[in-house]
Amino acid sequence: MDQNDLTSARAAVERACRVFVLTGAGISAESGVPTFRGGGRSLVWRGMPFEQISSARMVNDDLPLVWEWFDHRIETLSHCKPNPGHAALAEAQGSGRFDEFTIATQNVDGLHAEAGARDVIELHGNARRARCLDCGFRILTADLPAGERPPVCPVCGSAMRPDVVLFGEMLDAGSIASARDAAAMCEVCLVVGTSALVYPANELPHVAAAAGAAVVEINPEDTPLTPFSTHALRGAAGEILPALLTRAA
Ligand code: BJW
Repeated sequence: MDQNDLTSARAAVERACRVFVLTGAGISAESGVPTFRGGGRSLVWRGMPFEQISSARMVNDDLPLVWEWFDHRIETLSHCKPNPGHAALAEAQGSGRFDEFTIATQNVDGLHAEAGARDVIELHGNARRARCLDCGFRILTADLPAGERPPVCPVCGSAMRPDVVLFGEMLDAGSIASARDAAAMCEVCLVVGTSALVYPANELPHVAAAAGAAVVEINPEDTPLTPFSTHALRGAAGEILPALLTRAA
């Protein structure tokens, strides 16, 4: 990593009153959560690309298979803990240094909240929750009978699905609107561990840049956002975020 770029990114953070953070799968990579893309690879499960299994179409065609995929993911998550990257964000948010410190994540793993972050905007939902296809009732998957797939809604008896946003589905309007507002108001936008390929989350750093914010990308690789970034910090989020956000005692 270029120390000059880290120093100038730190200075931008020091000056900021309002910070907006967009995270993606890369921030959880050091916790052991597989990323979807990166390093020239694309996630495959049982021979299927994730775009096929994590799609609205698959919920209609084969809901039990979608549950098998998410049960596999939830099992992986049960072994994963927040890493120093999640912790640095939660600490910065709780430090009182900033008027606003909004964290929006594309991740469905719940690790920001587990690290102590507040009011996390979960743009793509949460894999540990289920949602009724009919009445919309939500419940933690752990509170449902383990073998029942698809689970049955305890309120209306209809089938339930994972409470996540799959390809071809709309994001919750309130969540994306809150994230857009925070992006438009910030002075520094941190973009951490995302390939910046998936719409509409990938628009948020551009909203921030258009409003005059400094955009700081934290990723070992270049992404389509890199040319629009003010600072591109190359490396692992678990190392860079503490270096960027932790104040000297
Ligand atoms: C590190 C690191 C370390 C590694 N430290 N960094 C054509 C047809 C149909 C749809 C579309 C279309 N064209 C566009 C669309 C819209 C579509 C889209 O954007 N597709 C593109 C991919 C082409 N978007 C949608 O469908 C969205 N809805 C929508 O647009 O509604 C309107 C609409 C409806 C119908 C038709 C068209 C429009 C919904 C998107 C929902 C995405 N859902 C998923 C799955 C969630 C459930 C699950 O978990 O299975 O969300 S897809 C997957 O990608 C997941 C992620 O949140 C998302 C983003 O990935 P992310 O976070 O960026 O991770 P990676 O893996 O891509 O990147 C990791 C990065 O980390 C890499 O860069 C590494 O280098 C880095 N890294 N180690 C820091 N230690």
